[in-house]
Amino acid sequence: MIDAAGKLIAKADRIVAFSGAGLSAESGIPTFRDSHAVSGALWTKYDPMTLASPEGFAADPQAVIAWYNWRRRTIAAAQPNPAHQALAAASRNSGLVNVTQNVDDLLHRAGAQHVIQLHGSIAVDRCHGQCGHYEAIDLANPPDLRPCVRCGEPMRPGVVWFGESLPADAWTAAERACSQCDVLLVVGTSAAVYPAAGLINYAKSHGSRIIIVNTQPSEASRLADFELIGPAGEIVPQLFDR
Ligand code: BV8
Ligand code: ZN
Repeated sequence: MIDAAGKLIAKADRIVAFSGAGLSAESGIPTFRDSHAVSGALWTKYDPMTLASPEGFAADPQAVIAWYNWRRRTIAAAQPNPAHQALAAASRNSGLVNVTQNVDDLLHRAGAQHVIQLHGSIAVDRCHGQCGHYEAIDLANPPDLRPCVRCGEPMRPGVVWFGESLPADAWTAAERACSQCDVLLVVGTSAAVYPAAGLINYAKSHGSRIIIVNTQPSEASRLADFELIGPAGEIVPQLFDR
């Protein structure tokens, strides 16, 4: 199956890799639906789904910032894994477009070009008051909760929370790439979060073949031409070594 999928990729002109938290799991970054049970952490009594929301931030901004800063330090200490490396090389060598739900910077650190982050980036803070102010932050030494220097509203991670709309430019670019690709390689996503997950059916309806790499079936399984069950770090490099 890996061989057949690899041959499909080898002869494809335009490939989009659509990734989720499973792409970074082997780098030690917990997936969204793993338990974030860091002993004694402030936020263990919360569910990530509530922490990653404006309501969660309004209710307990300290807990939300503590959770993001713990994730930031984890990402700073992590390394891109072989799946990031393979997708980065393919973006440099054959124009593969990375459309990711992930907010980490591991694809960038692996040297990927043309990364579209649908849910924003954890490596920046932006003003929650939407005055437009934003600041790049040091993932290894992230700042605590603080006011925006321009308008006084609180600064928050530059990510898209549940209930918030996706950055229009990223969404438009992702839709265009998915309407034109020959192969959509879906890596490490439960395909449960919309509108991002809708891109899989969108690509299929525009004639793309669908290859899924995941350690277990997902909501996208029914759309797959090939479903390769196993860790991304092992399978993805094999798809590009032809
Ligand atoms: C919006 C950034 C409206 C933050 C994230 C009811 C029905 C349908 C939709 C909705 C609904 N109620 C509400 C909604 C909308 C909601 C939504 O989809 N909810 C879902 C949960 C039902 N969506 C939104 O709110 C979106 N906005 O709709 O706005 C709007 C419109 C106009 C104007 C104003 C408002 C915003 C969604 C974005 C939320 N932000 N992240 C942060 O990261 O802190 S989403 C979050 O989930 C992460 O980005 C994550 O990437 C994403 C998706 O999860 P996955 O990446 O798939 O990760 P997960 O843990 O789920 O799965 C990991 C997978 O990897 C698994 O399948 C596992 O098997 C696999 N795996 C594990 N290890 C490996 C592996 N695979 C390979 N190798 C391995 N080693
Ligand atoms: Zn501001």
